[in-house]
Amino acid sequence: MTTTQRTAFITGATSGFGLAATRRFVADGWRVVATGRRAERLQALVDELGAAHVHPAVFDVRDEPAMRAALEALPADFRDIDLLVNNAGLAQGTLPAQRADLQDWRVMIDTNVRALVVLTHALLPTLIERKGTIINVSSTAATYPYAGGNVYGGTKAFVSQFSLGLRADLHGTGVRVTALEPGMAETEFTLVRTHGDQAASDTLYKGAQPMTADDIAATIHWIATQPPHININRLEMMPTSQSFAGFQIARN
Ligand code: NDP
Ligand code: 8X3
Repeated sequence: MTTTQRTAFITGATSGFGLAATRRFVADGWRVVATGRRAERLQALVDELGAAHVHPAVFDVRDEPAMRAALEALPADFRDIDLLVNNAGLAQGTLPAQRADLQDWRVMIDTNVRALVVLTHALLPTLIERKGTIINVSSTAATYPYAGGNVYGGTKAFVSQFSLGLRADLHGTGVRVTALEPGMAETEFTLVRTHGDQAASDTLYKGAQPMTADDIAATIHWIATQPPHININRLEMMPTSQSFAGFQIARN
């Protein structure tokens, strides 16, 4: 348990990595601003962890005025943000580009890229003042392309490269920036990606021993609690059961 109370702002705290990270940081004595669209899940977190430790901020990250209103409405105890975890995000669809739904692409770009950039820009003055930390949740999909990964991989490549660029710009400010690049982890990610196909989600993870949300939360916590003179630039992690595939060849 740390003695000095710090504040984290964790997006996408209603499920998966963000939910597990909220629990992890509160257990370590942090205050957490927990965000997401599903108000009832955020309220359940407050009920579980206590209003002194969790502030629920209900907004769609794609809705810039709602995001700014939520920042304006932060209670005094939750305004001094030391850590921004840009975690809210999603994949939509697994179809090849030529058959993909353009609306799925818009949703991924607006959520994974545009919203992340807007929120980061809004919180930079506070993070600089507090010599804080930014952890951007990217993906192995940022580096390794796969069929059907098209725009999702593109958005995560942006997240990883933006993180490195932020780090370059913030040089000398004391602000640390990390791109965390996980591979397969069992959360609601595949359910969301398949627009609610529970069987597809179960099939993907079955027998594979994927990483868990708690595994990723522990890593986010580890990154954030390194001594101030250490910056984890990027961290890629996979379950042992997952590795790299070869190139594909189309034959006549
Ligand atoms: P989940 O689907 O379990 O959680 C996603 C979270 O993002 C939810 O809390 C959801 O909240 C929030 N979110 C999504 N869209 C919006 C939106 N428009 N506005 C506000 N919040 C939103 O997935 P994971 O925990 O797995 O995913 C977290 C991050 O990790 C994502 O960025 C994902 O791309 C990334 N990732 C996931 C991997 C995996 O294998 N699971 C691997 C690598 C990276 P709500 O719906 O309540 O708004
Ligand atoms: C999620 C991991 O492999 O489904 O970012 O793209 S993967």
